[in-house]
Amino acid sequence: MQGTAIAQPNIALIKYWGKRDVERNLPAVGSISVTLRELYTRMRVEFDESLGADTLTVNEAPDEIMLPRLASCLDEVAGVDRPRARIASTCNFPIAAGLASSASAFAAVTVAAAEAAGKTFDIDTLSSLAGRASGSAARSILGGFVELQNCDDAIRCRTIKDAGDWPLSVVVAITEKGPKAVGSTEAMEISRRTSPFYSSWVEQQQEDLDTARSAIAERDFEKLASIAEHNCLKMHSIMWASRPPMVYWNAATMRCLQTVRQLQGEGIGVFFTIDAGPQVKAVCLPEHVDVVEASLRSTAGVADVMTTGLGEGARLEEGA
Ligand code: 2P0
Repeated sequence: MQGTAIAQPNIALIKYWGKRDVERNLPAVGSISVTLRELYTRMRVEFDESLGADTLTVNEAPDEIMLPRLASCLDEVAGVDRPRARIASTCNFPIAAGLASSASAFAAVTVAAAEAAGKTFDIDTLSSLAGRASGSAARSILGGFVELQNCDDAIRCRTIKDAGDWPLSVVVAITEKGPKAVGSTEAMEISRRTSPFYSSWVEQQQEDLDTARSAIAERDFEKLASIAEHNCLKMHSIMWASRPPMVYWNAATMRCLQTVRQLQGEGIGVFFTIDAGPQVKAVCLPEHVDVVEASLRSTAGVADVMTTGLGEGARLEEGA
């Protein structure tokens, strides 16, 4: 009655922003991401008939904040009549700070809970279950370059290129380690309700997805860089124009963008993307990773830098 799984966060190059069905947590748009290798969440789920309530530890400390969402995810996977569970999460990067910790957490807990419940699901079911808990988690079920397709009544995730077939690097510049002020779920709803740019975002997304998909198929770095930066800045423009406005960036975020622009001017293969937080993710060609890492590390206001390659999807941990 137990299972342990590990999952990596993913970084969207073509972003998910907005929901078409809040109840079922279905996104308004498709998205494309890369699953990372070095950052991880490990989740152990143990169902125990003798427990009176679900419990959660995060990095060995009791945690109440994530528990309700994780408990609902267990209900979806194992059924509402499941035994109560002991959930233990370990994570090697800052949580709820715009580093996609919910993606890796919900992908890992879905796979771990299925094992603990003795259930075998196909990839589409695992993605749907993880995505119901957190939209971006659906993509962390798979590795490499992943496209989340918004189908009529569901979502479907596919690896469109394996990590080994285009081994890009990602340098994450952490400019603020604390949790963000407004969670993504709430921020997406404020955007949908109030931003004058929201409807054109939804309308244009298919074109951005098509461009990124072909750039990835052709391994055309310049083309991917251009569409990913455009899509990222469009997403933040929606938020800036919302009421109340939502600005996740800080001064160091902006300085990191300037660093990336400077590197691009020197012929370095790098582009930026930013999620619902102040961290900057610089995607680069592996031969340029050292200079990108050094430049971001020496950018004023950068607290830490994490460098990673692209990795695999969520999986059960061997021997656990
Ligand atoms: C993404 N983000 O595509 C986008 C870009 C943040 C910015 O998916 O409400 O935590 O749980 O479905 O998955 C973050 O949103 O949102 C996110 P919910 P989630 O990665």
